[in-house]
Amino acid sequence: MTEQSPGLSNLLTENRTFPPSPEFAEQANADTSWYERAESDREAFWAEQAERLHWDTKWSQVLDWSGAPVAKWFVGGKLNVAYNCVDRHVESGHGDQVAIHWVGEPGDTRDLTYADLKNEVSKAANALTSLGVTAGDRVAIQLQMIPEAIVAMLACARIGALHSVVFGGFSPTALRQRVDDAAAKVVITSDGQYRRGKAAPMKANVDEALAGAESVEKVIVVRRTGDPETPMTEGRDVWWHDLVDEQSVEHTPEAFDAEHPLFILYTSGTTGKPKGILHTSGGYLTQVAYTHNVVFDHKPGEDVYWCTADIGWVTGHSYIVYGPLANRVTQVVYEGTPNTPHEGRHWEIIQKYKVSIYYTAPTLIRTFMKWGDDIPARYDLSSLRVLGSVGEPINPEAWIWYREHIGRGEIPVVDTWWQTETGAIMISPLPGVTATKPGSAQKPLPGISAIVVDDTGKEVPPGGGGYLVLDKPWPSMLRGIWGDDERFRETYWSRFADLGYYFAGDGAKYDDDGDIWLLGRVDDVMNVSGHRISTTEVESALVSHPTVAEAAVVGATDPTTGQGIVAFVILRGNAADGGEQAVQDLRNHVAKEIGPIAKPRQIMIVPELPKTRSGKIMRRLLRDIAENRQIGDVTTLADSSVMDLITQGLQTGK
Ligand code: 6R9
Repeated sequence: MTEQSPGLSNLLTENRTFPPSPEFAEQANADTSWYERAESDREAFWAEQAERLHWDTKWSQVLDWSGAPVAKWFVGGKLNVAYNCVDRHVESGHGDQVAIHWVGEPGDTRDLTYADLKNEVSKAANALTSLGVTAGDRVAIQLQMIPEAIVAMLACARIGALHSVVFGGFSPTALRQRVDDAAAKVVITSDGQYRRGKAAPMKANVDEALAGAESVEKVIVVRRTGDPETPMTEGRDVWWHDLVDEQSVEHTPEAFDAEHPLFILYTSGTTGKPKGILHTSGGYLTQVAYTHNVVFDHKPGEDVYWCTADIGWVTGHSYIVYGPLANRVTQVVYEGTPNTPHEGRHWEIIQKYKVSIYYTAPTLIRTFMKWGDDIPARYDLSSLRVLGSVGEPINPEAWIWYREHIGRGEIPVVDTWWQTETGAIMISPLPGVTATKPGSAQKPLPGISAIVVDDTGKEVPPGGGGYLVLDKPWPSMLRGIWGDDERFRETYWSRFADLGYYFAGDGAKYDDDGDIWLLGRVDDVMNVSGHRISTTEVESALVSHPTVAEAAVVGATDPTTGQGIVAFVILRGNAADGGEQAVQDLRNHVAKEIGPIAKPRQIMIVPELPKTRSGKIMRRLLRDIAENRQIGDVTTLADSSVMDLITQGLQTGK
C-alpha cells in the first residue's frame, strides 16, 4: 500500500449480527465491565490475570517497558510453567480428571488423567536431566500428535530447557535449518507416523536431517508405528521407552524467572530464512490462560475442549498445551487427518467425547462445506456450545455455514486473530458478551490494544482501512527473534518506530461500529486502477456463489490497471464442470457482490489449491501462474504435486 485512500475498497455488505442468548450471557466467564476495568488500569488488569497462576515468588513490577521493544512482564516473579499446567491440579484434588482423551488415527485411544500426566512429565524431565540437558539448553521436537509430544514439551518447561517444535511434515532440510539455528542439544522424534491410514517412516528423515549436525548429542525416539526398520545410531539414539519408563516419577520443579525463555517457534517471514520467535514464561502463560478462559468460556471439569491444530504451530502451543492445561482442561487430542477413515471423523469424535468447545481453521471449515452438509448432519453435535476459528480471515459464508451446520444455528462463533509473534489471542469477540458478526474478529480483548492506522501511523476513522498495529505492549508478546535482534527490530518495530507500534503485517479496516475486519496480509491487498481491493473480499464473494467450494485470489501485474484480479476456484462436487458460462456467471456474481471494479480479470477452475502445511494458501505460487512465470519454490507446500495438478489441468482446459 503506497498512498492512503479513504479506505480499503472493502465493499463487504455483511451486516448480520448475532447477539448472545440471555442464558449464555448469564453464565459467561467475562462481561462487558472487563473492557472498562482493563481500560482504566491496564497493568492492574494484567496483575489480576496473573493471579490465575501459581507463583513461587510474586512479582514486584507488572511491566517494565524501559527496554522497548523487549518487554519484561511480572518483573521479579518466579514460577514453574509445567507445575502450573500439571502438578497444581493434582494437588488441588483433580488428579483423576482426564487431561487428554487421545485418539490415534488407526482408532487406538488413550486417556491420561492429570495424575498420569504428572508422572509422565516428571519421568521425562528426569530423563532429559540424565542426558545432561539443563536450563537454557534447546531441545528440538519433531513428533506427530501423540501424548509424548505434549509430555516432551512440558518436560522441557519443567527443567527450564527451551523446546523448538518442528512440524512433523517438515522436510529434513527444514528440520536441519532449525536444529542448527537453535543449536539443539537433543532431538525428540518417533519411528514413524500414521497419515491417511498409512504408516510413514519419520526417523529416517530425521537421520538425514541430522547427518553432521554438530550440536546434537542425543536423539530420543518414541515407538509409534513399530517399524522394525527404524535406524538407530549407536551411542546417539535412545528409545523413549528405554530411557523414560525407568525414571522416577518424583521430580521437584524449580521456579524460574518470569522472563526465563520457554520456547522458540519458527515461522516464515517475507525472506527465505525462518524466524525463531522467542517466548518467555510468566507473561506468556498468563495471557494464554486468560484468553483460553474468556474466549472459549471454558469451565474446568465441565467442558470437553478440542483444538484441531497441530503442536507444530503456535495454536498447538498456546491452545492445546499451555493455555488449556493451565486451566485444567479436559481435551481431545487427535492424531490424524479429518477424512481418515471417513469424512465424518471429527463429528464422530465430538459425538463420542461430548466435545463442548471446538476450535479449528477456516480452511478446514471450507473443506467440510465441500464434503457436504449431510456429513455433520449424521452425528449428534448437541454437546457443542462454543465454536472458534483461527489462522486466516473467515469469509462470512463459511462463518454462517459453521454456525448453522455445526453450531445448530444458535451457539457463538468466535473468530480469533493473533500470530505466532503475539503468542496468544489478541482480537476476538467474547462469547456471551459480544454480538457477533460473521467475518469480523471485532474487538481487541480486554487488556489488549490494537488499532488500524494509515501510512503515517494515524488512526483511520470508522469505515477506513489501513494497517493493523498493536500500540501497547501485551504479556505474551515475542521477546525477540532467536539470534537475530536486528531482524526483530527491523521486521516489527521499524515501520512506525517513532510511535513505538508493533507492525503486524495485516491489513484491516473498521466498520461503522468501529469493529475490526482483518483483510489478509498487506502484501495480499491488490490495487486495481487505484482501488484497493482485498483478496479476502473477492474470495468471500466467490465462495458465496452456490457452485463454489473454495477460492483464492491474487493480484497479477496488469499494464493498464496496475494489478488485475485473478481468481482460482474449486467448484463444489455437485456443480457442473467449469465451462465458459460458469466462469462468466462467477465474474458477474463478484461484480454484483462487490462492484464492477472487483470483477476478476480471469477465473481459473482448478482441482486443488496450493497450501502450506498449516493450511495457508500460497498466493505467491498462484501469482506465478497468473503472471505466466516459472513456478517458484514449492518446498513448503503440504503436497508439492498440487502445482502440477493445477498447471496440467489448465493446459488441458479442464
Ligand atoms: C495463530 C496463527 C498469523 C497470521 C496473521 C493473519 C492470519 C490468523 C486470523 C488471521 C484473519 C483471523 N490470521 N488468525 N487473519 N483473521 N482470525 O495463525 O498464527 O501462523 O503466525 O499466522 O495469520 O494474517 O498475521 P500464524
